[in-house]
Amino acid sequence: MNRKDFLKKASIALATTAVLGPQIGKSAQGDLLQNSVHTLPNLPFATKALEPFIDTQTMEIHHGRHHKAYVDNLNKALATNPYLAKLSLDTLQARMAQAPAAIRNNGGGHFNHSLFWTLLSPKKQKATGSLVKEINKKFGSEDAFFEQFGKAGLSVFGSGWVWLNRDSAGELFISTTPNQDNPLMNFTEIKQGKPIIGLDVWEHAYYLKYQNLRAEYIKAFRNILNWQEAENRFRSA
Ligand code: MN3
Repeated sequence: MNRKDFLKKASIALATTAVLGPQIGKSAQGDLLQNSVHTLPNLPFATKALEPFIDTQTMEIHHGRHHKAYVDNLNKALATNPYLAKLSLDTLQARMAQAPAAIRNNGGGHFNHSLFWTLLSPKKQKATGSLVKEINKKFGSEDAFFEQFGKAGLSVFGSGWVWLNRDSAGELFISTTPNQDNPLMNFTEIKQGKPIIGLDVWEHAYYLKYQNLRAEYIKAFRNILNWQEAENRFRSA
């Protein structure tokens, strides 16, 4: 093969790799990728279980289509990023400043929604435990906390999330992030902390039932918040 033919073949091979990504399961690199393919978690309750606060159709679309698309697109984007593909979903969040936009958006989307489902409860739970004590200390009362949390959620222009986090000194703070960003991500514009409670304020999370009334949706969240899970996250933060 002369040099011209060789270059031609090499560029075809490169183009094929770029389109298909590394072959899964065929090399050491492939095995790692195979082990780190992200999957859509099952909802911990039936799609109708949060009625009347979140309607069945919203839950079906939110989990089965939106969240699934984040998972599928994350896996696609990671197929050409073997280093990031090796990281756990949590660790990946803290490396996002080094990741391309497709991984930031879809990796954030997968993390945020996986967390969000666990923070929802079909049964109204009483707020008890060390987290509530700390909330009372920090914000004055549970009502005062929800008022600040709700205001922050309303202040998100466009799509995003509102969070209650614990910083590295153990202090609680409320924050918001745009799009699918979250407080674990290492961007200078994001105040970092461990998310304890997170609420999706994208329109896809509430529009079918609440239309443009985001405030009503945020108010409803208090009835379906899984305090036990939030308490567990607070204790391990
Ligand atoms: Mn969502």
